[in-house]
Amino acid sequence: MEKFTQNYIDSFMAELLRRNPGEPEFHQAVHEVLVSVAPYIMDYPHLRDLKILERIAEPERVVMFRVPWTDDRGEVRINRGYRVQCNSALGPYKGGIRFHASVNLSIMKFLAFEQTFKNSLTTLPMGGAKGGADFYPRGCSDGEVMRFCQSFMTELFRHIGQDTDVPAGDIGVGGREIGFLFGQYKRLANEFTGTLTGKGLGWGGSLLRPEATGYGLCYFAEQMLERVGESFEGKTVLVSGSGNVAQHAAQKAMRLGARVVTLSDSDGFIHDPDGLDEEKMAYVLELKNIRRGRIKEYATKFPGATYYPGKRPWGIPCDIALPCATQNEIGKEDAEALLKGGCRCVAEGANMPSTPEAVALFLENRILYSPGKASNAGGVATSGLEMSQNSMRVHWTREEVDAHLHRIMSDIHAACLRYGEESDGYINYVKGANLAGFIKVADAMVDQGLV
Ligand code: NDP
Ligand code: 2IT
Repeated sequence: MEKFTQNYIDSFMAELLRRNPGEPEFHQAVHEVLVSVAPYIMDYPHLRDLKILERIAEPERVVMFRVPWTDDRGEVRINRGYRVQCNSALGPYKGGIRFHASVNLSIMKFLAFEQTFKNSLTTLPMGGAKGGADFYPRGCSDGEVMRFCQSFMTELFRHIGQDTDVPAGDIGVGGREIGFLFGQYKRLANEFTGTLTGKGLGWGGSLLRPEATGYGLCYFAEQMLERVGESFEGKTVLVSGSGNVAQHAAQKAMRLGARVVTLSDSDGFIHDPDGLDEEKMAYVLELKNIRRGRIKEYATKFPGATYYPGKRPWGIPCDIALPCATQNEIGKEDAEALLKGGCRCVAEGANMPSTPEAVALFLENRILYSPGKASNAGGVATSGLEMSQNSMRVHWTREEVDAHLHRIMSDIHAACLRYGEESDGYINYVKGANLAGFIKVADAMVDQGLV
């Protein structure tokens, strides 16, 4: 790398760390984008002079608020709510809400930053945001979850709106939580609008939104494989997580002919050497979405499978890995284990599941590797399609939505090829996604002046 480019990166990071101490996930996400786009910024000095990337790394607005509620024992509970509105150059702020004990400002800022580039890649008019709270619905009754959601929305509602900011689900926020959040929003705002996505099918939701992130991930991975003459057919696939993204990634990979042999949660993973089939998949959906059980129960129900408590799945030999749980779930040793086990393709369903050391190993070993902001964009893209249907007050068929999702994932893949090709012909999807996402946001910011 040119010396002046390296100097730019070093001084940028020094200033970012000085202004945002104690936010390691945010530093990690910004550094990855910075390394990808710095050479481009050097080639277009107006972007440097206008401090475009410096501005994107400073959220337009951060809201932090108290969320008081009462649990079933009558005890008063206090959580902290967030909405980070990172960038609105391309459209209203858009991004999920995460309810998990680990939520803090660093995690919210990294997710909102990532979302800005991801949403740019979708080709749809959406800015980037993320929100959440350090509250995890696991183990809570429906009543507790509802009271929490109502209290959370009682503050959030004044910061969002169909043309301002449109939240959706993420970890710990699925159909049940979106329902409670929407109900309270409607009550407070006195309007029935598409201010949240991931809504129920009967009241403004889009067909295929629940499936979209996992399905889109597989459509993207299919394109990566197709380019090198491969497919999912007959491949052994590891999936981590067992929530929304993992379930539908596993289902689609299985339907495309792969043998999906793992699923996990934060307590451990199951290994089923025979692979998932439709019956096992139906069991997983019922276990996780209706009974809200734990993945270890799978190994009791299907004795061919083994449960490994406290472990991640990356040591199992495979062809393809689809991390669909959480950030930094693939560290250096996990990446080494994957490579040793024969893995030739890692497509991220989660946001930033691979640490920088793991990403470096994937790129050095020239395997197919796609960052979440490209390969998991099908979820937010379908949220964008839900917004369009809400605005037009129409309801598209499953086939129509699926065709849009296919097209969008193909367009994102094409953008990665356009901007990510290295001199030896290797496609660096990290560089491609970051650069393609950045250029569109940067050009819009230049057009809109210093705001
Ligand atoms: P869910 O809450 O539905 O599922 C999350 C899954 O990941 C659960 O199996 C959960 O296990 C596991 N998990 C969560 N935190 C941890 C942790 N710290 N360590 C190990 N496992 C963990 O969330 P989603 O499926 O929606 O989200 C998964 C990932 O995909 C996240 O990174 C999210 O940001 C990303 N994503 C989601 C999109 C969406 O549309 N929902 C769109 C794009 C990306 P447990 O039950 O034990 O907590
Ligand atoms: O990380 C993500 O892209 C999401 N959680 C989905 C966001 C959305 O607005 O659908």
